[in-house]
Amino acid sequence: MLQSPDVQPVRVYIGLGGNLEQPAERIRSARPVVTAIPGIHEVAFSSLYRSAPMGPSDQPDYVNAVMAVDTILAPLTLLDELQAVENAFGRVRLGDHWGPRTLDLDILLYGDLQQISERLTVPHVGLSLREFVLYPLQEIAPELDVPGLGALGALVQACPRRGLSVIADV
Ligand code: ROI
Repeated sequence: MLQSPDVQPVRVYIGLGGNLEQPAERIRSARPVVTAIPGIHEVAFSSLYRSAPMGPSDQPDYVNAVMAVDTILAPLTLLDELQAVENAFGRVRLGDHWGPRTLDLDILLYGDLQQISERLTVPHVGLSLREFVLYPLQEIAPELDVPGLGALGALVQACPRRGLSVIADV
């Protein structure tokens, strides 16, 4: 879709995660690919974090990060672009819904938008329960207010770290 030149960019937070086939390397190499999507400008990128799996525990630890971008892309256009990157990085999901995966790119927040729909729910479902989302988000946006959920700092305080640790700077 063509955008008119006066479209205001929207601040979007994207969660990156994976636990198969060198996930840290995968996330590092996905970063410039996401940033190169036309209509996206990278604003910040968190450290990489190691996290215990949420869901079935018989799977490897995850590597997670959060990035902030400004974008003029509409929500579903952005989602299409991110899913294309996931596919380019050989997204594989083993087993059921909460099984291991090579690369997940989730739209966590799209500006102030609050919507529940089949393809895209923002704020992301379960955000307030996921230490591997909240702590990296706090690293890059400590003053953030999460639409409908309030101050990020309060959400972080209410969410145990469950062993979450920084593994590397990018
Ligand atoms: N668990 C962790 N720690 N990190 C994730 O990115 C992640 N993603 C998922 C499920 C299976 C819910 N568990 C996760 O999709």
